[in-house]
Amino acid sequence: MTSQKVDYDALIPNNVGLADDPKLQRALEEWHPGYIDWWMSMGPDGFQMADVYLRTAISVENEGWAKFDFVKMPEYRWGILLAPAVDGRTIPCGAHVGEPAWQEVPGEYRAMLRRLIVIQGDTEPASVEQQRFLGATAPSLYDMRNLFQVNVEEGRHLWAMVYLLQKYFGRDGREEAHELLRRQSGSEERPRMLGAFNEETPDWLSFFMFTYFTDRDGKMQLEALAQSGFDPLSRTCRFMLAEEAHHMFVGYTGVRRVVKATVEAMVAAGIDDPSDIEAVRALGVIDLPTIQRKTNLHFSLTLDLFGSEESTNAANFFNAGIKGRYHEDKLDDDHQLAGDTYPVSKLVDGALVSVEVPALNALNARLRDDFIDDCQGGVTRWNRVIADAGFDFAIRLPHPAFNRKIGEFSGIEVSPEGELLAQADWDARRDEWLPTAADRAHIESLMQSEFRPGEFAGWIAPPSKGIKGQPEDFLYVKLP
Ligand code: BYC
Ligand code: FE
Ligand code: FE
Repeated sequence: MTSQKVDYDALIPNNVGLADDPKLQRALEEWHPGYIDWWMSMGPDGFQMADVYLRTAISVENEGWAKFDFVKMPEYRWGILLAPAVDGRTIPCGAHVGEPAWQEVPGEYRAMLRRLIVIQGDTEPASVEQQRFLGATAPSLYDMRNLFQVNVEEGRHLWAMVYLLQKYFGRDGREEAHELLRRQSGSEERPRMLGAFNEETPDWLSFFMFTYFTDRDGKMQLEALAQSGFDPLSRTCRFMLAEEAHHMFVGYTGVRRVVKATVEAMVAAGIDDPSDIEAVRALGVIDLPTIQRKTNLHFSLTLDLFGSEESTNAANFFNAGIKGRYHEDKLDDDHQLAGDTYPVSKLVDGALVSVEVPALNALNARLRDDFIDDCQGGVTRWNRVIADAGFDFAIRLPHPAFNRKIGEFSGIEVSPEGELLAQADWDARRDEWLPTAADRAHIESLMQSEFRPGEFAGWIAPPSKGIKGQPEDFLYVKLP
């Protein structure tokens, strides 16, 4: 017998002609064992032999992209899927606006493009690493399933970037693909590239905040890269965005369910004052001021991911046509921005004021502003749950200058309301605004697993409906 031909199309769902691309097959074959090693050692801790009710994307058609079945995570079929090509697509912005989109890497922008793809790729496994210990304290099998769904899809997002590196960037692309498996979230020697991806995700409220805020940075950045003149990147990102929506759903509904459990417990116990933290905590739920502090933390960490408000890198990406603005193709201007300005909040003579700066340099600020708008919707709906229960309390997004480590505000201290503070005042009030050791200890005390089907830990309300219409007591994860 001749050697068995591997059936790539069955093993790796794809619409990139993998079966007929021996070069790409060889690169992937070399990378794949390292990926599985990484998944087993740095992916979800435990539960690898559990049967999890997961959706797998097997094609980009409407019916194909979300097949639900019980799967052991290491056997998940991570695929390589691009959104359909758009006929006659052109470069949407910058010096080459209106020219046909590139199907190959434009030589002059190769290094820039590779860097963007590597940074995007680096965040995906980082988030899996950050979340790896959460399975053991899942508040329900429904939540455990959602965690693992997010994890396998972030794994697939890594594949998506590795595909681009291997297919379009030759030897250095293959080297970068290996490096993506070697850096580690939180490592001293080889940290992940961006700040927020080296932070811990120690508890489930952090997980929900992360998927609400930080996965939303994923959405905004993917939207901007979906506008790339490099068409394979654009198509990859467009497909990833479909999965991203679920991650943000997990975050939005997760926080909402936490808020709901809290206010319901307060009503039942006859507690009127949300700031009576001790009384609320005694009910085994998370008090609203702590939820506000967690919001402050995750929102500000995520704002840092947009880079400096003013950035020549961002101007270069845009001019080159390799990264656009949010909804670039729907904006009505010349898409070159040569003489345009954009208002950016800056520190001038000891005060925060809005200053018009060249629009090209303000693209990070602009995407960040679009992000803030996008964040507000869910927060407003969380607040409706609080108001409907009769409490005078609202979760607020802090001022963009609050708790920043990157960019215009990295050297100053600002209250959540935007008031500039002397260092001593900040130090004195920090614990009002960011999670304290006591907050963390309380949350940690609640992180007890609940693995009985249809049961939920007391600090979180059940979801309003099951995944794919499944009943409340559905066995989403079959533990071995
Ligand atoms: N931490 O001009 P600057 C996701 C670096 S999330 C550390 O200010 P630029 C996901 C920067 O690299 C989306 N370093 O910013 C979510 C530069 O270094 P070099 C991820 C930082 O370059 C949840 C220097 O500072 N995708 O997908 O305009 C779960 C000066 O840079 C940070 C992307 O980010 C930081 N926070 O913009 C799973 C898209 N910020 O070049 C997944 C690709 C900046 O001087 N990346 N630096 O060595 C980009 O578009 C840009 O690289 C950034 C930064 C927007 C990140
Ligand atoms: Fe992702
Ligand atoms: Fe995500």
